[in-house]
Amino acid sequence: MATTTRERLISLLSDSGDYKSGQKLSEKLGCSRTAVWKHIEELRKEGYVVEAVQKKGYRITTRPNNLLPGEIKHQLDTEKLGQEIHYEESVSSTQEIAHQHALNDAPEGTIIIADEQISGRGRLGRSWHSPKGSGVWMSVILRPNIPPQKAPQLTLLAAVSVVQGIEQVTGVDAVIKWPNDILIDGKKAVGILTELQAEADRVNSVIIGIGINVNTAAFPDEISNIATSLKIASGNEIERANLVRSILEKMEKLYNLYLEHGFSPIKLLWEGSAASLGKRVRVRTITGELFGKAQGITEEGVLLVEDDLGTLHRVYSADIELT
Ligand code: BTX
Repeated sequence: MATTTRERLISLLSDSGDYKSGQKLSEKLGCSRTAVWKHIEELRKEGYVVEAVQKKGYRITTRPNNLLPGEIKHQLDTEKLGQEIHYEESVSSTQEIAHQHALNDAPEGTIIIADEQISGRGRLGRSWHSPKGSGVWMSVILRPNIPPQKAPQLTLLAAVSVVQGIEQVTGVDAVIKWPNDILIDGKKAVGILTELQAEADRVNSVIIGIGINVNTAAFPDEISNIATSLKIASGNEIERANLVRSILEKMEKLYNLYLEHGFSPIKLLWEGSAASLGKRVRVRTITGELFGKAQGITEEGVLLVEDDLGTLHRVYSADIELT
């Protein structure tokens, strides 16, 4: 999607902290000075602090902590991921909207992101608490040329990129609990839900939903013992757009690596961040329960668990608990 005048204005006013005159802005943006002024007023309403100094011009001194496309795209270093962004203030679930866009031929890398989800989805019909203004609730559309059974690999790829993004932006150590949870200090800070649009032998699109508790200060009683946020863990308020940008950049690098070299390099990175490997785990599947030691993952991203009798089980889909 082409960069809008508004996005270019944000970029110009943020660059290097220099003042830009109304005249210069109107020339660079190819619109009248009145139009520039109107855009600046809009930015102020959204929480940007735009300083205006006579004979010098304008500059942005404070950016709001929002997820508007202009904020995310500001200095976003990707070719595909996040180049098309659909932002909504409040949605039922970004996954639902992403499914519609995927059916309507949205280009690979399109993201749907919301400030709030009313009925955020977890796995297996569970819900995901997605309050307003404090988290990152986003769905990324990918279109890899792979058979459907390989799609779980992309959940693992997404988990690695989120861990890398969190570490870059907050300095906090995060670990992955197979297959899709990201834990900080033993509590869940991120959930990932991968859904598919596929035919029998090929994937049309993979929709990766990522929910991150970023600046959440407190959780509802049902999850207060198991959930944490990046702010709780780091002690700092985190700029959400910055985090999204970092994750998209990491994810694109890993995705290109995956398309070129397959899952092996991703598997190594995933194993380097996995909390569960080598540990005793309780595995709950829809058919029952199993105790054992998590031995590793296969090339397909399937978890291998050795039970106490030494039998190796392949776990495709389950909840696991570190015991
Ligand atoms: P999951 O099924 O592994 O986790 C859901 C469980 O986690 C819930 O049953 C609850 O116990 C707990 N939980 C709910 N909300 C939170 C929270 N905010 N923080 C920590 N624990 C919580 C994980 O499913 C996959 C979640 C994906 C969410 C993203 S957000 C963007 C996209 N859109 C959407 O509707 N879902 C995805």
